[in-house]
Amino acid sequence: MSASSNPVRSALLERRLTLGSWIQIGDPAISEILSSSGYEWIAADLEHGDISLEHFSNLARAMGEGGPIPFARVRQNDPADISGALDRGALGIIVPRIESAEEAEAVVQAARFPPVGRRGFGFARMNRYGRDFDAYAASANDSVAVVVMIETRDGVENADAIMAVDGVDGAFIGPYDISGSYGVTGDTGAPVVREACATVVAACERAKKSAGLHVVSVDESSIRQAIDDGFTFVALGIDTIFLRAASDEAMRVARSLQD
Ligand code: 3PY
Ligand code: MG
Repeated sequence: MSASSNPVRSALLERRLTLGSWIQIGDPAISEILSSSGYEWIAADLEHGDISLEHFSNLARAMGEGGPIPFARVRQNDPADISGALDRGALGIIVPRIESAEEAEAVVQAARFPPVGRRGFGFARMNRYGRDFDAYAASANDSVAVVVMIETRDGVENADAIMAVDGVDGAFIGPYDISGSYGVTGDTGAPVVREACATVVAACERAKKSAGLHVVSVDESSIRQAIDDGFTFVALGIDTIFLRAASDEAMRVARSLQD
């Protein structure tokens, strides 16, 4: 896909709702199956998933022309991780554990070409191995979406400063890390977690940027709550969870017929 435009980045900056999903299994068939559900973007999880940069290229390929916009949740705030994912097909990056404006600025530096940032130029999949070098070099700073994860107490406390960083398009909350950081590990609905989420949403509103949330366990009430709480960049589920839920349900039904 050419990087000349990215409707998800536009939506982030206009605070319009987009729906995405999340992949942790590095097989392109997973990407094809989820893509056919109509998500506007899909993030491949290189931090916790079983996904290398090589897998990521294939997942992005399998999203296809006109399919979801490929995002990479990279392993860490590292220039090689960020530019590696962008070179291989990401039109958006999601960078975990951002806790300060300085860290957010480092993300922008890694994601944007000079003169804005320090991303390295080279022939890669995203410029069709050099064929579209000039066009990609000219358009990538506008089309690449930069999303920082706020998922720790320090990140929440510095949310205004983080979101004020030029070139950051949105924040994304990792509910499990936030819960762990506030000492209520796994209790993603705890009042202290909800308060932290509200703080991040308010900071995004002030900065006129989008707040995102990973709705890990998907049901009607959690999707409704995410939207009502002001999140506009919403990831639904994870491939592994979709698989587990459908598999468990098949066995539940079969067992109930045996009773
Ligand atoms: C978290 O819950 O911490 C996540 O990173 C989910 O993607
Ligand atoms: Mg996390």
